[in-house]
Amino acid sequence: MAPRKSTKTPNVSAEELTAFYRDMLLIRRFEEKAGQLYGMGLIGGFCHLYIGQEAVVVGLEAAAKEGDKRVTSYRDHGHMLACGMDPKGVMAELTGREGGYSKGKGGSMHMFSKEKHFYGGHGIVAAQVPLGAGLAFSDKYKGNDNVTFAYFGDGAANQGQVYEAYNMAEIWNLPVIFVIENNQYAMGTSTKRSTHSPSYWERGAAYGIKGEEVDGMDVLAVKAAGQKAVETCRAGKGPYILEIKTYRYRGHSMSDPAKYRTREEVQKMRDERDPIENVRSLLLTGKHASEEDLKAIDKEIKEIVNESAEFAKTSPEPALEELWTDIYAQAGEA
Ligand SMILES: Cc1ncc(C[n+]2csc(CCOP(=O)(O)OP(=O)(O)O)c2C)c(N)n1
Ligand SMILES: [Mg+2]
Repeated sequence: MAPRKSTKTPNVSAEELTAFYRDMLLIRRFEEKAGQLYGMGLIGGFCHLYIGQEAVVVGLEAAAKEGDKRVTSYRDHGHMLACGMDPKGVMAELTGREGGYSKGKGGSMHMFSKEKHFYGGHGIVAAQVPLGAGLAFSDKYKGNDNVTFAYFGDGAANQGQVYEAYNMAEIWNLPVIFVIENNQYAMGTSTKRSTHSPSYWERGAAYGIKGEEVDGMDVLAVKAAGQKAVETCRAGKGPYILEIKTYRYRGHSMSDPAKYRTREEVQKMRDERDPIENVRSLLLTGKHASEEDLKAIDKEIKEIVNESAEFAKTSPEPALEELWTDIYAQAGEA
């Protein structure tokens, strides 16, 4: 059967819209569950939730193809789920168990998947940006048409290494998309207080890099911008900068007292701009899905998330001997 076309969104099929809903909901419910497990003391260390920002990664993954790479910061669970990593392995890593992606030794900020081309999970602000340029360099060197998505925040965007990476990426024409997830805050610091030039993507002009600002609460806008950036990079005309305007609903991490913004500000964003509600309403008003269809998806997601939590609680802790493994990589292994 030919895909039904949405009336409001001519370039997207009902199937794709439904997939966006499902993928964003998986991230949201997974993160809510992680928040609960953290509250129960089952997750230790830091835990940075992605709730509110789901459309960024889901929209960009819709523009990616097999072989493309991604690297990001510590706010990384959404990126892992969106590129197809197993929720069980991600949740079990959060609880520090053997079944986790880093065998329980990395935790929330340090997970990787060779299979899904996910290169972390990095706790040092902005350190992933030059790494992303390096990943793109390896693809250019090998002569394939893969691109790398290097995600970082508005706070990270003020770091010097970002601009060194920009310069080299442009000189070498690297197929890297620098994705600035501008959620308006770096821990408790508003972008209004941290820079006098709040249009981060425009800084690329100093290095000759193209870019644009994107509405990060609209998954369709993110996908469209992602496609343009990807095409530019695949055609050998990269790099590219996407500044995606988004918002995190939860604190910076689970231990954030959130005194730097009002409850009303957060509530307004949730009520008026929520990316999942936006797609839900497109599906319903366009008659691409019924309430029952969406309920069935909600149920399916709930089951996947509960299963991941169960696995994360029951998978054993890593054996003591694991302290001595995975410290050095064999040459040529990467
Ligand atoms: C080099 C370095 N400096 C400081 C920190 C502490 N720190 C962790 S997250 C963060 C804020 C980063 O904000 P942003 O880049 O906007 O990302 P977001 O948390 O909003 O996703 C800071 C200062 C760190 N981890 N690394
Ligand atoms: Mg930020």
